[in-house]
Amino acid sequence: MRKIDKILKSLGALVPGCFSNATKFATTGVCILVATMFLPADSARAVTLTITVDGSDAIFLAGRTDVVIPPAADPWPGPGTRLIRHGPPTPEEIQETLPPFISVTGGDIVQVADPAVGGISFFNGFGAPFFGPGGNGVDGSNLAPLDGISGYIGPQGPLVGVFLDNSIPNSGPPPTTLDFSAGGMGVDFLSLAPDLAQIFYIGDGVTGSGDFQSFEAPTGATRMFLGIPDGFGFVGLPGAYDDNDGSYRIGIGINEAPPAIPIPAAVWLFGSALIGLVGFSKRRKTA
Ligand SMILES: [Ca+2]
Ligand SMILES: [Ca+2]
Repeated sequence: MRKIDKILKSLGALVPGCFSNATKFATTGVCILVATMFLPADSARAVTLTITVDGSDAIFLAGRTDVVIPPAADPWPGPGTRLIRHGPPTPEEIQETLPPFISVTGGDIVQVADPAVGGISFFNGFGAPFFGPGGNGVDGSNLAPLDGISGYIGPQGPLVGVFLDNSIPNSGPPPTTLDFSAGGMGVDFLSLAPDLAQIFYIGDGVTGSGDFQSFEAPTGATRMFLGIPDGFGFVGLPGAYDDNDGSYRIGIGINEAPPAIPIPAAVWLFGSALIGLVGFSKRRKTA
């Protein structure tokens, strides 16, 4: 059931005769006033954040505050929780890092807000070529899950995300791996609703025709992590982060489109806010 329907239905119990359903709600000022008073406090939360993603931000380590990352000169002990590293030292000798996250609530709509600035070098040696959030544009990455985090299938080395609740994803089974390859769903989707712990492609956040893509936080989500999926040849066990120098900054918007619903002072403004919310709900359903 749509959120607005739930709100209006619950209000119907409070104010009999005011609301029967979302499309037939009464328009008297008192009903709208009461409706607005009962709107969820978080319905207007909207924010844009600037995030820096380093080449070392291993998406497979999302939320893994339980893991001790070994010094760059040592291999990860195994088997079990480990990222694969190059045998000989890399010129960079970069140590993997826990990916950054933003706080979210289930139902939040996340979109890329600004183009990225900077780039990441996936391969041995410092400097160019640097790749932005679209990765190196070549399909064929297929990386295995790590503990409770899913695998990744799709283009090589893009910006990816994963939603988590407050728990540490240190045990399996992981959720199903989403397939963003050309033979799967591809990368031109308009909206996506991943499950918890399911890695999803973000890329530059825009479809081929220029539409901003939407990512909906699943029920229970409290955090959305941003990082890089890497491995030798971008396939197999996750790893090969120890030559990933560089970083990029990218703007991430939460519930930024459509604009936030204001908190009005007069009854007639309450009415506008409610009608705006109904419109927003319809757009989301058809997105
Ligand atoms: Ca690499
Ligand atoms: Ca490099």
